[in-house]
Amino acid sequence: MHAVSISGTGVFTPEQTISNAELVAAFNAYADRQNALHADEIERGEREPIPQSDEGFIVKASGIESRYVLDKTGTLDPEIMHPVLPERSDDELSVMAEMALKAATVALEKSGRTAADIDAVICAASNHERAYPAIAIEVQQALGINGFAFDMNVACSSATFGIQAAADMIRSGSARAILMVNPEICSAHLEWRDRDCHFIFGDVCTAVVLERADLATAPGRFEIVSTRCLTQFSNNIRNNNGFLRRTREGHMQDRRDMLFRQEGRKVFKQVVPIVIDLILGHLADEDLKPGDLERLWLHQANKGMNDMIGARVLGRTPEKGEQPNILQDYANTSSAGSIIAFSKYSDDLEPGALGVICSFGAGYSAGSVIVRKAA
Ligand code: CO8
Repeated sequence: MHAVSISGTGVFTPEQTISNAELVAAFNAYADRQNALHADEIERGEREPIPQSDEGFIVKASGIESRYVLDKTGTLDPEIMHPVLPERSDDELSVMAEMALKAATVALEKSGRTAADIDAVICAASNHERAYPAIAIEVQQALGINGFAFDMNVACSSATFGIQAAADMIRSGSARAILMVNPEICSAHLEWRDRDCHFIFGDVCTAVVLERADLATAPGRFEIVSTRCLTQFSNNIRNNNGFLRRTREGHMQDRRDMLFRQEGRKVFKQVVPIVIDLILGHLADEDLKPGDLERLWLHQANKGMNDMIGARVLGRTPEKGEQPNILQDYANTSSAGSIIAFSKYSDDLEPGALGVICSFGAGYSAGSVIVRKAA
């Protein structure tokens, strides 16, 4: 069995941002218009008015201050309230493949690898813009990579599950090096007209190059000590998009059932203990103690969740920088969140330093990857 390195990471960040102030102004304008339109029904008690959103609530409940998106104009237009992206022909690069190429180029450069060194591509994301052909195969072709490629989806845990899948293939010898990409167009799966969730998500793409440790040469690379994945079925985060919508009366007209929905409070309460047990159990299996860890790169959904997980795993309040958050700037970017944190906050660690990349989300699903900075 071969040891495995994470040799390089890349992040593609869209140019456009939406601040909480812009978001709330657009939502409240939409709510005012809807309430005026339905004033008679509201007056007669036949319809509830849409309540206003609030910047203070958003920051307090989630820690999110801003998010990057592919298109803010449609999203902030009270008459549209979703991103508007130009249609592409089948011969043009898909949106996800385009994002993936930008992140992959950076990851390949950092790892000191070219397409010729890569044997496989995995596109691991929470939503794929089409069923087939796989986005990963499109990325493979665009980069000129030989071998094979496939898509996989484990919602917010797609990247850590992708790391485990890639690491297992490299360990066993079916590939020397694998490129994993996580293009997340969360803005297109978010109901921007629902104040309970309109602030949660943003768009981004991350990429990770994994390879046989004995072949890796990139400075700043990490070795994978081991990986753990777990799943436990829950309906508390759900998206019913899919071809069966056509078969159900009225479902093509109502876009709500094809978008993200959740019971946020239940998710918070149920997922936090799952994650704490996963990380502590994983460390114990490796004869490691929480005190051996120098960094936690957690999934970026909610600051309160991360504060709680960090404190319970380490047995104390994490020091500044020990558990870096990026969600204040990026919001929840699903599978990409923990990889953005890892990519941006790992260069400063000394050789031998240990850390955990951990994701959690819909499924439920949770993944833990223990890494050690290489000498
Ligand atoms: N402004 C003002 N008030 C609001 C707003 C708002 N924007 N939103 C809700 N409120 C109100 C509620 O209506 C409620 O009012 P009332 O008490 O009168 O009923 C009150 O505020 C409190 O609401 P909540 O109980 O919902 O508030 P919480 O404190 O629980 O915070 C959170 C809500 C932030 C959603 C929190 O519960 C949370 O973060 N939970 C964890 C959720 C999580 O991590 N989910 C992971 C999902 S991501 C994932 O798995 C990947 C899915 C795939 C990606 C999909 C891409 C789109």
